[in-house]
Amino acid sequence: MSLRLPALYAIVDPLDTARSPEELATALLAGGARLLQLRLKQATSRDLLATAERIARAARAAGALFLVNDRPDIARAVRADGVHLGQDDLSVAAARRVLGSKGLIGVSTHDLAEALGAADAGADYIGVGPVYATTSKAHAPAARGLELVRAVRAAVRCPIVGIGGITPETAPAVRAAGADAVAMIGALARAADPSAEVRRTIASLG
Ligand code: TZP
Ligand code: MG
Repeated sequence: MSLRLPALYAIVDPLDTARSPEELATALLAGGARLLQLRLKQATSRDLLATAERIARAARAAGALFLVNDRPDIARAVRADGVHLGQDDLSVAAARRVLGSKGLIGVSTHDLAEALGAADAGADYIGVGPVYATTSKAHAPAARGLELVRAVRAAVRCPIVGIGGITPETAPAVRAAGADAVAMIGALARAADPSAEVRRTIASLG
């Protein structure tokens, strides 16, 4: 059976804000987020492991799914639900060997060919974007618009997650274009009250 994702995919990346990842994760969970990804591009493996361990525990207590960006080894070590891979990370097959058959594996894609490749490789869900312009990802490609979401929706069966510049205001349009879930970094990390922003987004998605 295909995976059913919560409508909001909250990514824990404090960017340049003063919040710690743990603080941000706690606030997102308190606001009702039930799908979290830890994305710490600059952390050492040792720090990432410790942070992931604490957030995995909090996510488990809240009944939320928890994935780790980039690192199947860390995901497995903290018993996370899965991993999110970019185009330059381990293959889906290799991540599956690390995580086992029950591990959730998501893959970032930026065009239809990458999305078809990820689906063929057996990804459990496919990230699609950037939908809108973003400053949260280094060397992010140009915005793809809702067109790519529609094209990927028409071409693959697995769940798809829109990402890139999404706000509570634009989230409904991304879902209407065919995304099962919307992923957000900056709109949550930079919010004065991330819990309230999660609540607002979930409410906007009905
Ligand atoms: N992949 C495509 S766009 C993006 C990633 C990781 C960044 C999304 O961050 P934001 O702040 O929600 O635009
Ligand atoms: Mg990556």
